[in-house]
Amino acid sequence: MTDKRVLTIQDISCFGQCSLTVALPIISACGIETAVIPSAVLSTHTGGFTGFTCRDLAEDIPKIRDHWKEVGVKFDAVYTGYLGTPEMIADVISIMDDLGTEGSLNIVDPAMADGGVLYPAFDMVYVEEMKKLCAKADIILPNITEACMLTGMEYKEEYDEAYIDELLAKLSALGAETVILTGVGYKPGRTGVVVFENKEKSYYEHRRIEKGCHGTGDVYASTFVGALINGKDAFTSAKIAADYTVRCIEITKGDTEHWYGVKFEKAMPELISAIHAE
Ligand code: PXL
Repeated sequence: MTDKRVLTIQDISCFGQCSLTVALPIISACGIETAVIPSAVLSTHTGGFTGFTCRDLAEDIPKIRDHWKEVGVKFDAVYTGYLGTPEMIADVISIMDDLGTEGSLNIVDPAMADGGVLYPAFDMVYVEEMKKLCAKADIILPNITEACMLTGMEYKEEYDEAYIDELLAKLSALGAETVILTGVGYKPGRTGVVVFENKEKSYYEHRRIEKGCHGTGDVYASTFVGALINGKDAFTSAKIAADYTVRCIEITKGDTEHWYGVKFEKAMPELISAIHAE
């Protein structure tokens, strides 16, 4: 049996515990060979830092693709996160077309918005391109804000199951077979994740830790990918990712100096045990 190989495409925020500096260690810790394409290099992430530097690496993406085509490198899954500019999305789609093995999975975390607003670097042109990437995906992992941007629905902080059902239907209509909608909570102190697959909905509810932390979306999506490529089903992967993310927030929340990310490294032994449990 050949081991599975994942390619992840997202930015490197050199400091700040998000995107590639989270995805690479987490998926690797899950025992999966992980290749990367950095879409941009930033000195820090854009959530709470000012004056960050940013170098767009869009130009390199087709060159890396073409070299890998020559060498014959293929991937069992392509997982994308924060990318940077709308122009690079067509090249990311071509990588999915050209470098996937037969039956490979395209997993897209739209990673562009939270708390009702787009991240500073993005606008509606980016959202339109992201819809095309979601159409190419087998699995998408939006939060509710991203789901609203992708579907044109109104963002709500409080909602009922009918609102979530409408979001899921509209997200599915974008094209992905599986939708993992994160940050869905119906009760005070609770949140969770909805897994919508083959028109069937399942919900994993868990504790909501009040403190919102940067980078948790990336920890969540990367863990989901690590579990899924290990052969877990979508619901089990969603659950493992939720439990690990909660644990990371719990470990971090008491340290006021550590506001920029979560201490995901400290909980890695627990993640590895969860991946190896039946
Ligand atoms: O965690 C998402 C993310 C990734 N990369 C960059 C970001 C953010 C969120 O703000 O700014 C550069």
